[in-house]
Amino acid sequence: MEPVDLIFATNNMHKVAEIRAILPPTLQVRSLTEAGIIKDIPELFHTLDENSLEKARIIHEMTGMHCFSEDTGLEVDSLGGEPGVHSARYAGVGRSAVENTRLLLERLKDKKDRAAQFRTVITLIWDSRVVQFEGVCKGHIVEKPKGDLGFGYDPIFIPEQETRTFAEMDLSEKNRFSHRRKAMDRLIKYLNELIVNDK
Ligand code: ITT
Repeated sequence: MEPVDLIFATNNMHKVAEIRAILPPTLQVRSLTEAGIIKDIPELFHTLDENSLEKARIIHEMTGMHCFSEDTGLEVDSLGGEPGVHSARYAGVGRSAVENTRLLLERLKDKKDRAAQFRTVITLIWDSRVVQFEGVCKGHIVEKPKGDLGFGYDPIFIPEQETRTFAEMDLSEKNRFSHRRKAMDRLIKYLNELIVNDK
């Protein structure tokens, strides 16, 4: 059986590499660039669910293809859940991951409570079906960045049961328990059932 073709409505190739490493042979995914779509979708809403839905909706409207998107945020307890939905532009629009990370560490300087979680919301649009899947990874924020693998806030986040930051883990290790992995597992289970029932 030919694999099912899906568009992953993202411009972030780190996300694509992470999910590609866990895709079953039944599914084939193309990023926006790989599908020849040049589109930067602004994140205008106040929740991960809404931004995730908007990315998938716009790309589904443009292409008419099965597609999914995801929006991820780092939610820090002692900052009331910030940067959360603002994670990409925490230090300002166009600022780098290093600048976002630096600002977060600055705001946490005197805080004892360093608990945080990454949360991913995936939206799948499959014909008229619109379904969301969530994945959460709990952990804490370190005092100083460590490691140079991964992307974004990975150098400052240590997941529960670990002593290393995500940036000290290779892709397959991060994929053992990451937020994205958990949300993807739910999406893959749903799609596999859908494909079997559609046959
Ligand atoms: P797309 O919207 O094109 O998918 P993006 O990079 O804008 O890509 P998000 O809005 O979901 O993705 O990401 C919000 C921010 O959180 C962004 O700055 C990322 O670098 C960071 N981020 C997302 N997932 C992460 C992860 O697994 N590890 C570390 N940082 C992450």
